[in-house]
Amino acid sequence: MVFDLDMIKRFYEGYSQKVEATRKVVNHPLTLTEKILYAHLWQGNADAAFERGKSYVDFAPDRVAMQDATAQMALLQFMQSGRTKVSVPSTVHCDHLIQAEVGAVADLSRAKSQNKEVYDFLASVSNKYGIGFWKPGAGIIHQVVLENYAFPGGMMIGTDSHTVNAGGLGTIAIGVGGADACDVMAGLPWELKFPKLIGVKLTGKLSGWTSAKDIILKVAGILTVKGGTGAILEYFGEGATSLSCTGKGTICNMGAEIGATTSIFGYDIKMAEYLKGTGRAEVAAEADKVQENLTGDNEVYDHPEKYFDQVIEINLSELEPHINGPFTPDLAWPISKFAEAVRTNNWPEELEVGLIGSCTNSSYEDISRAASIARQASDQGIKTKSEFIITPGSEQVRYTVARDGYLDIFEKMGGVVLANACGPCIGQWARHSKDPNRKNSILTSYNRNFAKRNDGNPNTHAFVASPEITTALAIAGSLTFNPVTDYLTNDKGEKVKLEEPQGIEMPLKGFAVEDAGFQAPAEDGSNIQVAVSPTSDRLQILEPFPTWNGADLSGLKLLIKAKGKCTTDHISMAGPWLKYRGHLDNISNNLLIGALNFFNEKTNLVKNQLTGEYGPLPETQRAYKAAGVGSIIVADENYGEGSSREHAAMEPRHLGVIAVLVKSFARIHETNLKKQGMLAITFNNKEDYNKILEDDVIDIKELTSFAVDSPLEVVLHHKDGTTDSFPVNHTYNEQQIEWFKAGGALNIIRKEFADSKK
Ligand code: MIC
Ligand code: SF4
Repeated sequence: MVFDLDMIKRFYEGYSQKVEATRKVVNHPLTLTEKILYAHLWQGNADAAFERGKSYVDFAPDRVAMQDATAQMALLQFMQSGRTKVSVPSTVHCDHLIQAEVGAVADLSRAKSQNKEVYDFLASVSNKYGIGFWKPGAGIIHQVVLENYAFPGGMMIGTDSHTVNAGGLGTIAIGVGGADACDVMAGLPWELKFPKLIGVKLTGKLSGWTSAKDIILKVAGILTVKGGTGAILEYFGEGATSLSCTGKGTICNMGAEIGATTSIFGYDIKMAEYLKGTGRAEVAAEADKVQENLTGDNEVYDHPEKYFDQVIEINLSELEPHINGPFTPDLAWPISKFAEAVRTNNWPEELEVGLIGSCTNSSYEDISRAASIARQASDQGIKTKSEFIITPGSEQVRYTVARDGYLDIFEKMGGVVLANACGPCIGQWARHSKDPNRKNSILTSYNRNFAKRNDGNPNTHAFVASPEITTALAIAGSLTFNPVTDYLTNDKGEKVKLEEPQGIEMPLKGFAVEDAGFQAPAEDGSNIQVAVSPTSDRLQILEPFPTWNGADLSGLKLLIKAKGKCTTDHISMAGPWLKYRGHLDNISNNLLIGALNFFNEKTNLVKNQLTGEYGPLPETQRAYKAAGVGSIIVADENYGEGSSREHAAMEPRHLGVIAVLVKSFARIHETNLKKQGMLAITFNNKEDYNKILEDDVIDIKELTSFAVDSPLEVVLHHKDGTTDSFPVNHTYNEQQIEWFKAGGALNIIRKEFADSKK
């Protein structure tokens, strides 16, 4: 058994009592989210009701999960905390660093040798500090967590934005930066602004070509990439209980794309079945005992508008399959309108590659539904037109679907099965492209489709859909094919129609696996040495960031005024850069290279204010650092959307940027900036963004009296001698102001530990 049953049992024993205590302080019927959040308050029960969207609250999560690309930085920080063991059950999952090129076996073996230093580091740090280690090939973090660790009513944090996937099994699971994970592993509380609550009522029932993925594609269209910011989505209603547990996981997973803190479903029969099917009947038995508190109160679901801040209702019986994109996951198209959109917008009609799987959609059910479409193609003599790629989510799923013949079906249609890893989803894809300068289209069952994400090519138009729709369109080789209404032509020239997909939620013969790829940590790790070579280009021991000098900031150079979408992929690109995730100085060479410069509409070309010349962004910033001048980043809405990678905050910090001034932030990124001792501020009046000119020298005032809820002031000194000034806001609480002053949260932990040794 890899999971901690004792911890789960203890949790359930005290759970109902905690919910009852919550009822006394929160004077209304409870949503599920409130029950779980209050049951996880740091040290003891609530004696105050918290204000949604306002109160900062300390929580005690039950567990931590980290994936290899972010775990390196999280663990490098944890190593500085002075602790000898992690305080809560934690795991590391090797999934992001495996590059997809030819297929599972060869790719995995190449990855093991290319990433040996990093895997050895992660394995030995895990072993030393009591962390469970999932080896390369074991699977993608979120699928492995769903299969092994998530439990109804639990709370976990993970260093990956799609940690939220575990909401499919009733866990409040939240994506964070490594510094937050480091705190929780060090036994400290974890802080979150008490979220707003969005209720999503699902009526009716899915049928035909529509699947769980289409629910979240539709929700993304309604709420947009910012609409879930600061909120938890709670799904309920007859339509919710009829969805498979892994289908619920898909919906929660992609809640990250609307900026939601997380999403959750209440405990039900589908979750119980999944727990039993994945070897956790004991967990289901314990959950059964408190089941009335593992869902929201009836009054809440009967009158959701009274208890949620916003309510969305979707009738699943009427929901069409959706395709979202390109370049953003919230551009939602019902399939009946998609072909027209493709033509009107001049998107490349030919579908070059269809990719299914990833952490979002690689369950047994997903694979079986997609295979039911693939089988029809080979049975009916239809030749698949697009390239077709499958990434299983875990070794357990892969082994089971291989045993049950599904992988053979895909291979028959020319599909390539990749390693159980992120692969093309995170740009780890050596795509065999004929001409990268040509506009082209791909369709994936993943979650993100930002420009350049999958193959680094800005000309690739990436769209997102369910695995079954992706499979059907790959067979047709065209984005304008609608399998619900359109016909294909087989090798005899006859017109054939694909039948609706058929799937099986859980394998009839049960899940099976030979080697799941788990390595338990040593009981006593005190003698284990973790070596980091000083000459390594992949790993680098962290140096403490400097503390604030106590003065207002003056004479800052404008590093960039970024225009439009600036996601973490724009700030710290993945793909080829993933290999430097453990080496802060090396990865800093990708700082903001994807961001669009407002003044020349180019990427990675900004004016060096010291020389007046234009150059690449990281080099320009290094020049400021060398000259000892501070600088500032200015950007648009939802800055830092997407990933949890704290590199997007640590790189500017390392290179000497002091402040980031934007119209609005994405949640995880804003916290990451604060944690690393940066100044994260927002325009009070968004129009003031327009006042910032390319040659401005910028001051930030009122910092000497930096206080909760009190605005700061920005002064722009323009080149022509005139000035402009305006107020800017921040959301720092007292603790976070201390992080800023100390030069980052880790400096405080380090100091406390050193003081405790005196
Ligand atoms: C992603 O999907 O963007 C990633 C890669 O999983 C990231 C984490 C990372 O950047 O390492 C995420 O979602 O947090
Ligand atoms: Fe990996 Fe993609 Fe899932 Fe991120 S979204 S964890 S890159 S499979």
